[in-house]
Amino acid sequence: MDILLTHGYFLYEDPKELQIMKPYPPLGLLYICSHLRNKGLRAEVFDSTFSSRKELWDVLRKGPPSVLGVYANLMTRSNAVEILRVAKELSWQTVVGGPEPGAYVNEYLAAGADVVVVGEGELTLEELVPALRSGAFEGLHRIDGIAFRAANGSVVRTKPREQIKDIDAQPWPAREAIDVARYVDVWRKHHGMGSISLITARGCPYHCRWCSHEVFGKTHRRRKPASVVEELEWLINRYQPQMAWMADDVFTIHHGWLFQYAAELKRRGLKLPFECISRADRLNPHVVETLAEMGCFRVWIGSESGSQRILDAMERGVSVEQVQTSVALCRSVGIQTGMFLMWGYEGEDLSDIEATVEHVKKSDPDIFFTTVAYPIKGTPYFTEVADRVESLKAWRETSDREFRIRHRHSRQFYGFADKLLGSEVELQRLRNKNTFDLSNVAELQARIADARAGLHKAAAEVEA
Ligand code: B12
Ligand code: SF4
Repeated sequence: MDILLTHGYFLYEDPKELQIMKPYPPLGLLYICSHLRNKGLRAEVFDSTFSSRKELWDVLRKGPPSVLGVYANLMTRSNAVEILRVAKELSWQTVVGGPEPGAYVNEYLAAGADVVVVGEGELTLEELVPALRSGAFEGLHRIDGIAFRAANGSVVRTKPREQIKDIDAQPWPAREAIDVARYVDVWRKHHGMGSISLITARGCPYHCRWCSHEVFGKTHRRRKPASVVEELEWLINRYQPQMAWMADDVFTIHHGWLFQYAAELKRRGLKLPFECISRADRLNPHVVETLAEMGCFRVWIGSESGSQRILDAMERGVSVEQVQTSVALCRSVGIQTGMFLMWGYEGEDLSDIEATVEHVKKSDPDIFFTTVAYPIKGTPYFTEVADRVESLKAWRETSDREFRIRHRHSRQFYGFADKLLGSEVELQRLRNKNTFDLSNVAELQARIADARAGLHKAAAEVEA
């Protein structure tokens, strides 16, 4: 074997993920695997999702040691670091890539990576793996898109790797390298519908200040509609899923493409229910009708805040009204909406939180999730708050979410914001349905009063 690819996501170790049970295969690793195999390299994937550290250690121990490529993001950092350490102890050469390592080159090199790959992995590994396998380390500085430690201990960063121009020319992800059917089965067992994932594009040209563009920059490269339909048809025949997830950043970004894709699906008589993410400003009556015709049953919208002032501070490029209109548009064609909301962005005060509550009540999406803003290194938002960010543990033990930002409100404050939002929306839904059970109403009103009082009290206690 020339390279073993793995990631540090162990589903069975995560009680929260076990409750959700909506795993998807690691597409980035599978894209790399198919590319390297096409180039004649012997690439394998150890899929950690349904496995354990022990099984991975056994594989590494059994060897023979070769090159280990580890995917890392901000949530899997501590696992990735542990994998790198164990692999080094067992004499593997180690490479790390994915959306996080490019922002923490020195830390990953110190943690046991021989090479950090920045950006897309396919072309870089095609050159890097043979160099590492043959021991031609002196050639590393000629390989674009990497960072490594030179013999004198200094960190060398090579030129940025050019992005793949024609993503249609790339092979599909090497799904046969792992047990994708197991993912589909888990979905079927826990949610009644087996689900598969695929991507139709790489990169997003928008510039929301908290969003990471580490891998694809601000480019946007699309696959041809016919090629995506072909992959979908193959997936349907191979795995018999009941639904798909289009795992693009913004599936609806290019309307011309979307209409061609819809026409191609129709031409081939394919209709698999699916969910996707859209920006509110990329939805209009024609688009939502087309989505519904194609089988889309849920659109996820990054709504983030009900305060235009905060949306503008985020450089979101969307108005609160656009979000409300797009939820209503989806509803009108029978598509559910899921809304992502973010508390605690810079400058948010109590009036912005109240505006968000009003906005969700008015929009009435089918589902909504909140998170407290977390700065991802490499983003403008991170730079803005960097001098106030304090990690709660050592870098290698934490994710970017285990931190505090001085002068920001406490976790308890955002807990009250969640309670207020949840109760207000529930009460509004009762009103909308006109089904007033007075004891329910009284209970909700008490919760709302309690949440609002807690919020005001906690507002006085910003993080020191
Ligand atoms: C789909 C997705 C998910 C799915 C994951 C399902 C899955 N297993 O694929 C779900 C919804 C579960 C998810 C969850 C989260 N996600 Co997410 N997700 C995405 C998304 C939209 C697409 C991922 C994808 O398939 N990309 C396509 C492939 C081709 O790209 P890729 O994976 O980056 O791989 C390329 C390179 O990174 C590199 N590479 C990858 N692996 C390796 C390995 C080696 C050795 C090398 C050398 C190179 C290399 O080469 C690959 C091919 O070019 C990305 C954004 C994006 N467009 O990538 C965010 C993204 C990866 N997610 C992100 C975040 C923050 C999260 C969460 C933390 C969110 C949360 N609030 O909980 C969680 C973390 C979950 C976890 N435990 O890992 C961030 C990561 C930022 C960071 N610095 O780490 C991203 C980049 C979004 C963003 N723009 O901010 N996510
Ligand atoms: S949040 Fe969405 S729309 Fe904004 S830059 Fe990131 S991927 Fe693009």
